Amino acid sequence: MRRLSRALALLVLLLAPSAFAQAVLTGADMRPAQSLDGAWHWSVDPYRDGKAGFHGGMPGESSRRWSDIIQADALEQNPRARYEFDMQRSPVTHLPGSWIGHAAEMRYYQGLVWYQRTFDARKPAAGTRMFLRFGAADYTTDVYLNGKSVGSHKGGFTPFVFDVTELLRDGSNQITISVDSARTDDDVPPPVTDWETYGGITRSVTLVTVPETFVDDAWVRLGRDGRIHADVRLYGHQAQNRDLAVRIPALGLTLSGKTDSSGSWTSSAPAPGMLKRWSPEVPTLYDVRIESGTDLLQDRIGFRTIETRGTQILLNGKPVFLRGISMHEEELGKDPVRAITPAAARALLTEIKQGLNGNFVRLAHYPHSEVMTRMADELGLIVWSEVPVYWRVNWNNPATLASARQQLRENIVRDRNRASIALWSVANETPIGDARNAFLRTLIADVRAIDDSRLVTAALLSKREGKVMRIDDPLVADLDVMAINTYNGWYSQDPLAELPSFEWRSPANKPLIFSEFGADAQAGYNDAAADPHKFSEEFQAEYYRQTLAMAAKVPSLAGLSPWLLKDFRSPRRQHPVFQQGWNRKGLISETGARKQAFFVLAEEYRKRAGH
Ligand code: GCB
Repeated sequence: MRRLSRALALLVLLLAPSAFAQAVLTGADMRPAQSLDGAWHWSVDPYRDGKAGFHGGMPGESSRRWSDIIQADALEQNPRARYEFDMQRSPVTHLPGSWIGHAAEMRYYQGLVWYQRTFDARKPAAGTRMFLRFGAADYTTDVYLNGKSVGSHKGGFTPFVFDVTELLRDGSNQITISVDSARTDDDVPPPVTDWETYGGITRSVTLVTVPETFVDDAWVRLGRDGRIHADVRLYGHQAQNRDLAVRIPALGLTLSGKTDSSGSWTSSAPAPGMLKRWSPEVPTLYDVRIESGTDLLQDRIGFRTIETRGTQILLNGKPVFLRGISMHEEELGKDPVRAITPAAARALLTEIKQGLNGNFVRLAHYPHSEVMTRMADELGLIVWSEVPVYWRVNWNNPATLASARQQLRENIVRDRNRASIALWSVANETPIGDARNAFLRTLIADVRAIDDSRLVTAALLSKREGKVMRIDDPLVADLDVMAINTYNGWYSQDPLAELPSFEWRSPANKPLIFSEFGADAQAGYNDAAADPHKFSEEFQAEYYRQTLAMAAKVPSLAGLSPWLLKDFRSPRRQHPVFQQGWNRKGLISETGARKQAFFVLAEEYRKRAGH
């Protein structure tokens, strides 16, 4: 009996969320860490041979190839062994960055690629843990350390960590990673999108050291009730009933207490009168320290409120019009590899903030790098953050829903401390239907459960009846902000001059954002005719003038994020003259040349900003 209850107690301990759940390491990019970015060997594996069994059979039947790849010292141990993968003699590339940049023949490659490097480390000291942390890898990732599998992850845009405390050794360590970019109809996003996949390891890989029990997740924010709230969760064997404190030294504020039996703690205090609220005009950030035992997690956090009143969006209690633009995660240049450095993020966001007089950016169509959202905090841009539930997702498959929910959670948990983020979007242009509605309602409920301090939206489609545009998607009832993508005059034959006479109708008393509108133009292609050709700068500029005139007549309009800042790679855009693999709806070219429409939007935003 005693034995049984002891076994039960052990089981309860093992299952306690703090000891058992997967760690998330929120704010890991602010922790001291060893960077594993830099030189890596890589090898393409189009038949997934390294994963397959004998004669291409099921993996695991015989893992000969797989073990060839991950055993660095195998040849030293047996010089007569036959190895066909030899990662140590494979070519070297620089990570992070998509394999599109590794070699010319990798441009349209979809499949499996192996990566390997060695690094020096020390076995973790007693009382510490070490995690391998990936900012993102697209799409299915398997990780092996010193010949052992440490875990896998699906989803191309969110961070993940593995506890490698037991596997690290003193001296040289070998890490091997397989990344498979192929997706099926059951994945999120599905295989066909209007953007480049950028397979590979696109964000930083780090080795993070923390105490055995550490601050795994901390969320500190200003509530609509005027109080500073903190939610903290510890991870580790001593996570329960443990002292912790959240300090904001510049405000003289300390919240302190003890975690509960699940390792969690929540507290709040009135916001001090001296608090300077974050806004695009004055993006004030505060140093915040979260302390527990020997652990210290530091962050830079802004405090502001965001809510709606009727058709208005209120920032810090005052109506704000979102003067925005959409963008993809793609750096400027002729051959982007989706490697977003602080300099790349600053260059793009400064073009919005200063060039366009903007205060808002839609980070489409998936979670962008944390480098980008931190830069938005710093520069003062309100952010729309999105998960890749795009076009035709398999609404009926529970595994697809699970993947969307996982990506949504990983995104929100990573970025809940970013003051810039005002809107979580759960989908883009998804066809109305019962299964889709139920799927998206689950995501909306998840957002509200994980973060009730922000607004929920989704980019929807309207219904056209002559010149009346109706917003009658049943999902509107579940959202805080309606958002519509509209392309009259580009994907329809409507003369541009008629756009202002379109009338927008919606039964809902909610704010509306035009989350997309746009027209392709090739920078430098000019057509001075009265009725300019599509793809000319003049057509795009006139399209913007007329669409903005239409927008000005929509009373519930609370913001705009036209499609989009910069031309971006899209394999489905193959017009031989104008596109050549690029979607040309950018207001700037891939190298940053401003098109005429850029100045049309900049002028509109200058007026709306009241400058
Ligand atoms: C859309 C999509 C976006 C496309 C864009 C286009 O509605 O949301 O991903 O790139 O249209 O250019 O057609």
